[in-house]
Amino acid sequence: MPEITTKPRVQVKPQTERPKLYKVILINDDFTPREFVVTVLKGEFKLSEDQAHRIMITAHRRGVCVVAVFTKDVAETKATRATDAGKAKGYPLLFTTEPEE
Ligand code: TYC
Repeated sequence: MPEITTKPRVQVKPQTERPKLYKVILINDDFTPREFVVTVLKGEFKLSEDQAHRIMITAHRRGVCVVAVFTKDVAETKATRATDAGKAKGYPLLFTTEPEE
């Protein structure tokens, strides 16, 4: 019987190829109505009513809250769209992004 040699088919990728993730952060303010914040969170970040409400309340109480993490492009696009939704209504609602450690 001939010997069969097999090569492992998995390749080890260097860790540096993992894309860096960015947090989208919700900033509290004194003017944007709570329900509007919840509506924007549900629409832009596909959160349930309950998840959106918890994030809004956390930002309201602590000043800021991490909404979710994405690749850089997606995080920046979502933060801009969500901020613009507030701007369109005349609210100072603000979402920022920050790289994960
Ligand atoms: N603080 C706002 C109010 O009392 C509600 C609010 C919560 C606004 C979270 C922004 O990121 C925010 N109407």
